[in-house]
Amino acid sequence: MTSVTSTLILLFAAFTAVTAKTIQIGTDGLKFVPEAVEAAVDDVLEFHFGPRNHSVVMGDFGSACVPAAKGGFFSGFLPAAEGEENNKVFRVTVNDTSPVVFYCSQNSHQHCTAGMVGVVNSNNDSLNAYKTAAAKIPTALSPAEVFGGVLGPRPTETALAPATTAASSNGASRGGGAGAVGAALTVGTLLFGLKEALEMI
Ligand SMILES: *[C@@H]1O[C@H](CO)[C@@H](O)[C@H](O)[C@H]1NC(C)=O
Ligand SMILES: *[C@@H]1O[C@H](CO)[C@@H](O)[C@H](O)[C@H]1NC(C)=O
Ligand SMILES: *[C@@H]1O[C@H](CO)[C@@H](O)[C@H](O)[C@H]1NC(C)=O
Ligand SMILES: [Cu+2]
Repeated sequence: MTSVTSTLILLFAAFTAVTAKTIQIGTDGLKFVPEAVEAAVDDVLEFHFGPRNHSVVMGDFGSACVPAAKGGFFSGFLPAAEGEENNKVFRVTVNDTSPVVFYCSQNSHQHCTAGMVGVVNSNNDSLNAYKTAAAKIPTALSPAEVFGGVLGPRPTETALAPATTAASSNGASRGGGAGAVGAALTVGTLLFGLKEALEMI
């Protein structure tokens, strides 16, 4: 096998190994869309910030609207004008597959209280129990500084993705669908490129 071939194969493996799970914030009211995602170790949760001024904080299931006692993440507040999206995204690498809950810590209009929460590798019951508990918490807490993830420029292709609408049972959404189609296209293009390259060798 030539080194070009093995490089291409390594490149392809690197591209396919990590899956970005796009989570849209605030585009559809005080919600994360989807509000439930399944993710494997090394997958990346990619939070996109729509109008008006949201954050994402990892919490603990037993303690609504409070940052996780250990580890976790906080994006900071990323505002966006009506009909727009902040030009940064927050990426969190999934460390393990244990269930995670997260919330928005914006207290202007009490987003966490209003049910602006989401889960990873969890189920409806836990999500709903957290929302019920959150409804009784008037003030959400924010960690002192951004941590546990990376703020980076928003990928340009997502600017073309349609606004996300309702999430279905386990977190599939039109936004997720568009992301999946995008990913499939990328992989398709890459495969095509790989085939072309192999034919040249
Ligand atoms: C966004 O919300 C945070 C927390 O409430 C606040 O500190 C910040 O000033 C707000 N930013 C804008 C642009 O409204
Ligand atoms: C994952 O591990 C990193 C590095 O140890 C840590 O900063 C981050 O908070 C962890 N993520 C979660 C979701 O616990
Ligand atoms: C989770 O909730 C959604 C929306 O309320 C519902 O359609 C779905 O059937 C529920 N899934 C399970 C496993 O309960
Ligand atoms: Cu919010």
